[in-house]
Amino acid sequence: MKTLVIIPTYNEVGNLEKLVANIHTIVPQSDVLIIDDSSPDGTGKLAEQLTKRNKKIKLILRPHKAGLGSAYIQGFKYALNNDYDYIFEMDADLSHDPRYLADFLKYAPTHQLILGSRYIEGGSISAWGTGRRTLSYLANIYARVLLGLPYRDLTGGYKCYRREVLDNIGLDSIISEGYVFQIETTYRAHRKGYTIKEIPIVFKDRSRGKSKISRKICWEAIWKVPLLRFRRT
Ligand SMILES: Nc1nc2c(ncn2[C@@H]2O[C@H](COP(=O)(O)OP(=O)(O)O)[C@@H](O)[C@H]2O)c(=O)[nH]1
Ligand SMILES: [Mg+2]
Repeated sequence: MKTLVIIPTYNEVGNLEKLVANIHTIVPQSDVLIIDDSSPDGTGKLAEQLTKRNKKIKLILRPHKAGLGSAYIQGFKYALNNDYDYIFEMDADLSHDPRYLADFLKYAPTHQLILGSRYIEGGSISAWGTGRRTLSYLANIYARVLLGLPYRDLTGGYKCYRREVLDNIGLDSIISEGYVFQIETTYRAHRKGYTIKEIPIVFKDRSRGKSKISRKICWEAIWKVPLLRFRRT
C-alpha cells in the first residue's frame, strides 16, 4: 500500500526537519508531502533541501498564505494523481506524535477514515491553556450537535483517509478555508456512508513557533458549520 503524509506548513522552520525524521522512523515506507505557503521564516527553503536529500520527501511551494483548506485540497489531489492508497493529514508543529501513525495503519485496512481523537478514552491534550481548551471543546459540541455527527473530535488535523474517500467527497466543492475544513471533510465522509473510526491520541502543545489560529478562522467556523447543514437540504 502506498502511503503519503501531507504536512501543511507556515513558519515551521524549527519543527519540520525533526518531524519528517520522526515520521520516517515510524513509517519508513511512507512518502511525505510538505505544502508550504512561502513562509517568511524560510520553511520552504529548508523543505527544498530536504527533498534533495531524500526522494521520499516531496514539496509543493505556494506563492502566498492561502489557508489550510486549500493546502490540503492540493495535497489530496496530488495523492489521487500519484496513486496513494492511505493519505494522512498531520500538523507540522510536533503536536501530532508520529508514533500514532502505526496505530492508524492498523485500522486503515478496515476503516476508510480514521480520526486521531483527543476526546475519547485514552486521548488527551497536554499543556494547552484553559482558553484554547474551551474553544476546542465548544467548537466540537457546536459541530457535533448542528451536524448530528457521533464523533468526539471533529476539529483535529491528524487523520488518515483511504483514497476512495478523497475521490468521492467532492474536493472541488469544499467551502472551508481554515480549520473548519476538518469538520467539513469528516461530515462529507460520514454522509457518504464511509466507515469512520476514532483512535486516541495525546495532543502536545507546540514547543516552537506560533499557532496560526485567528479570529477570522473562528468566525468562519461559526457561520460555515450551519451552512454545511443547510447545503444538505
Ligand atoms: N500551508 C499552510 N499551512 C498552514 C496555514 N495555516 C496553518 N498552517 C499549518 O497548519 C498546521 C496547524 O496550524 P497551527 O498553527 O499549529 O494550529 P493550532 O495547532 O490549531 O494552533 C501547522 O502545521 C501550520 O503550519 C496556511 O495558511 N497554509
Ligand atoms: Mg498546532
